[in-house]
Formats: sequence, C-alpha cells, structure tokens
Amino acid sequence: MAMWTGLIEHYRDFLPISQQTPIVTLMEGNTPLLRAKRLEALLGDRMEIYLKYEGTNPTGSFKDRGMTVAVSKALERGAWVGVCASTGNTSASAAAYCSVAGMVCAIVVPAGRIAAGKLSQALAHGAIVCPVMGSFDDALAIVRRLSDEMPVALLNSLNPDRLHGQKTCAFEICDALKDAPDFHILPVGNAGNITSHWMGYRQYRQVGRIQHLPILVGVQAAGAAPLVKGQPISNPETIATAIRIGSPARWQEAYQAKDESDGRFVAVSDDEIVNAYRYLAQKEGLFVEPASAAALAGLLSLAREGYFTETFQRRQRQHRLDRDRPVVVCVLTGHGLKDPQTALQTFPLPETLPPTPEAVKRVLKEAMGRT
Ligand code: AN7
Repeated sequence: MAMWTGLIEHYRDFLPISQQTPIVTLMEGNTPLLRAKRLEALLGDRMEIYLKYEGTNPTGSFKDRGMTVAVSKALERGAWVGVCASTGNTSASAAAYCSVAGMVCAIVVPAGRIAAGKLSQALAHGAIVCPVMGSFDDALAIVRRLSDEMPVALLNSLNPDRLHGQKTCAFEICDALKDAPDFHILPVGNAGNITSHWMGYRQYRQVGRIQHLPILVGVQAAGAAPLVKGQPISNPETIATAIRIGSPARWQEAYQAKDESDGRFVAVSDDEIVNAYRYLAQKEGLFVEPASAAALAGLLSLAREGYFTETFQRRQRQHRLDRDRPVVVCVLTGHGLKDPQTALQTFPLPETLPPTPEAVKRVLKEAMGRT
C-alpha cells in the first residue's frame, strides 16, 4: 500500500489549497474505523456500529485535521503568529503545527481547567501559554478581539480553514463504508466539528461519492448543554472539560446541521460519560478522553430509547433502503492519555506492596477468585 501522505495531499481536490500553499503536516488523518461487534451484541444486534478513533492523530485528537489546513493557509498569507482559545486540544494541536511551521503560537485557556496531557503538549511545543481566570467562552472572546486588533492568525474553528480540514473525517468514513452511515454521532462543544462534518457529507453528496446523507446526532454533557437547552449556559460544568463550553461559536451552523439532517442534540450526565469511558477502555480496548466517551454515552441512551431502530424503520418505508439495519458511526474525538487525572480518579491505583512474590501472588489470587 502506498504511504499515507497526510490529509491535505489525500483530499487536495476538496480543500482550499493551491500550488502556492506551503503544506504544514504531521501526517494526520487516516484514523482507524473499528467495527464494534461487542457493542452491537450488547444492544441486541439491531445496528451495525463503527467507532472512528481520532486519538491516533499526531497530537491525539481530531483537531489536527483542522490545524494542518489552518496553519498551512496562515503561513501562505504570511502570518507568523497563531492564536487560539482552548479547552485543551485545540491548543495542543496549534502548538505542534505552529512549531513545525516556524510560527509563534499563543494560547488563551481557562486556568485550572485544562487536562494535564493537553497543557503539557502546549508547553512542550513552546507555545506562549496564557491561563486566564475565566471560562473557555471568556478566552474565546479575548482571542477574537486580539485577532481583530493585531496581525495574528486566529486558529479557532471560527476560522473556516479549520472546518475544511475537519470535514475530511466524514470523507474517510464514507470512503471506508462506500457510502454515508445512517447515523453519525459526535460530541459537541464549540460546534466546529459538527459544522465541518455536515459540510463534508454535503460536499461528498454533491459530487456523487455517496448516495444519501447521514442523520447527525450531537451529544453534550448535561452540565454544559446549551444546544439541548436552546440557550447559552453561564457556568458550564462537566467532567468532560473538552466540551465545557456554554456558548458555542458555531451555534447557528450546529442547529442547521441538526435540522437539515433531521437529527437531534442529546444531553448525557457525567455518570453516563464515566460508564461509557469505562466500557470503551475495558471492553473495546479504546482509551479515550471523557468528552469522546460522551458520544458513546449518547449512543447508548438513544439506543435504549429505541431511537435508531424507529427512525431507521421510518426511513426505510420512505426510501426503500437496501439494508435491514442502520449503520451507525460514533466519533471518538480524543485520546485517553490527554486526561491522566480523570483516568486515575476513575481507575484508582491500588496500594503499594512489599517487593515479594508472595505479596503479588496474594493480590492475583484474590483477583482470580473474583472472576
Ligand atoms: C476531545 O480544544 O473546543 O464542538 O478548545 O477536544 O468542535 O468544539 C475542543 C473540543 C469534542 C468538541 N471532543 O468539538 C478546544 C475544544 C474533544 C474536544 C470537542 C472537543 P467542537
């Protein structure tokens, strides 16, 4: 098989890239799409489920898809400073891509609210880190102002180049399945990703690469669910810090994606998120961060409600679909190593033992007795 060239080269014809654009890439994209047979069985084998594992991107999240395009275009326009607000992953990705582009990166983040892995990445890649005493929404307002008043490139998903890069996740799913799935589920924070996926699916439909469009389901944490509630939240709170956002910048586009695709937004509790987090790690071998587990929590909650089967049957009657079960894709947006603190709180470290075979044997026997 030919070597993977990074997503800009692979999807060049679908992206705003010219011969003049300097390509800044870390070979992002081409992430695994895993069939989740165990999960299917758990839910009564009534749907075909795939997990798109974005944690294998170079900095460990889907943000790299957007960042390769945004930083390449910023460089083409002559920018030498990139700025972004972030709940963590955007800043980790921006810092990495700016470092390889030779650009300065400045990030504004809510102090004390960034998972340790993400903050370490931004610092390691040499970004100027500005923790502010406020929320992500406050940080975003600051960088919007900065980019209006200073010659710096805004690297948040308000920047359309980011969306172009991120839509390639939808392309990869369609290329692998040879059509769009029936349902596409993803976590929603600032709503850049749901906007970009809808762009991607519509673009593929337009050029005839897929026969139908998917139904989009956006999942939010119950304590940070402005799109579910229909109004901004002033004090968003959730264990899933990546999506701890009260006022999504792409609010309108998110509603448009939901409405046009006949989809919905759904809220899940932190307990449901932790259960999905545990399930993915212990039954599917996939270590993801809590925000990513939220997507699976949404899937489980809707499956229990019968949503997928009922909606699919209605569509089947209308469109005479050639399959008897819905195809569902759930995007797992970021790696579990991003948030070691939550991992160690959820899966506590056992006590330290004396350095003897007997001590370890005792623990093993006890564990074997339990299973
Ligand atoms: C793992 O890094 O907003 O709805 O500043 O890190 O496009 O915001 C991260 C968001 C889902 C939500 N999953 O995507 C940031 C940031 C993970 C994330 C989302 C984020 P959007």
